[in-house]
Amino acid sequence: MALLSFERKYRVRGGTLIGGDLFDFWVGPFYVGFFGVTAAISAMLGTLMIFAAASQGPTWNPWLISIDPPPIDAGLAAAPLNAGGYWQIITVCALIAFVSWALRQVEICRKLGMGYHVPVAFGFAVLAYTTLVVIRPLWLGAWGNAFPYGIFSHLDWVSNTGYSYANFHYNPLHMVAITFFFTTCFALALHGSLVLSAVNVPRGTEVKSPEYEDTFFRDFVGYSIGTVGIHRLGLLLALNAGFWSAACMILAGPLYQGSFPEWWDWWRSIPIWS
Ligand code: UQ2
Repeated sequence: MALLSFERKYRVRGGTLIGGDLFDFWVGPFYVGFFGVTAAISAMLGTLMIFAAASQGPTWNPWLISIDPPPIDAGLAAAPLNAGGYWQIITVCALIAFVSWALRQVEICRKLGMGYHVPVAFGFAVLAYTTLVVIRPLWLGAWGNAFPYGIFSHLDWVSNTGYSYANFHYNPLHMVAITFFFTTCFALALHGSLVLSAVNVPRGTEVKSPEYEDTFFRDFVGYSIGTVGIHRLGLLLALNAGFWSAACMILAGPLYQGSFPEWWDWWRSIPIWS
C-alpha cells in the first residue's frame, strides 16, 4: 500500500490512553496525543533549566559545563538551586519527558494495532537511566551518588565510581552486560551484512529472497535462526545489555561495597583446589 493511501487508513481516532480525542491529532508528520504535549513541555522546561543552571556556572564551554547533583552530605533533601536543586529539577523533567515519550509510543502502537516491543525496548533504556539517578542514589541515601550532567564531568564520575571499587571490570554483572553489548554488535553485524549482501545484486537482476539468507548460514554454520528469529535475538540481546548494566550498578554500592577483584576470592577458596 502506498504511503499516501496508508496514511488515510491509519490516521484515525482512538487508541489514546488519556484525554480521549482532545490531543488526538497530528502536527505535520508527528502524532501529538496527551503524552506528546507532556513530553514537549517537560523537554523544553528541562532544557531551559539546563541553560539556567549553566548560566550560574563558571563556563559556557560546552565540554566543561557541569550541572552537579547535591553534595553527598545533603542526603535526600531538596537542595537549593545552585547546590544541586537545578540538577534535581532537570532530573524530574527528564523522567517526565522519557515516560511521556514511552507512553506516546504505546498510543501509536495501539492506533496501529501493533505489539508493544518498541515502548518496552525504550523502557529498558529509561530503566537504566533511572537506576543511576534515582534508584541507586535513593538506596545509598544521597542524591550526590548520581552522575553530574556534563560531557567531561560525567566521564570523570564513571572513572571515579569505577575506581572506588578498585577495578570495575571485575564486577561480574558488568562482565555480563559487556558480553551482551558485544554479542549485540556481533548479531547486528551478521544481520546487516547478510541483508545487504542479499539485496546487493547486479543491476537488472532480482534481489535474493530470505531462502538465500537461510541457505548462506546453513552452508556456513549448519544453522539459520530465520528472518523473524534474528530480530527476536537482537532485541533479546540488546534488552539484556541494558538490564545487566543497570543490575551491575545496583550490585556496586547498594549490595556490595568492597573491591571487585577481591570479590573473586571465593573462587580461589573453593575446597576443590585443596
Ligand atoms: C539468520 C537469518 C537472518 C540473519 C542472520 C542469521 C535468515 C536475515 C544473521 C544467522 C544468525 C545466527 C546463525 C545466530 C547467531 C547467534 C548469535 C548469538 C549471534 O539465520 O535468517 O535473517 O540476519
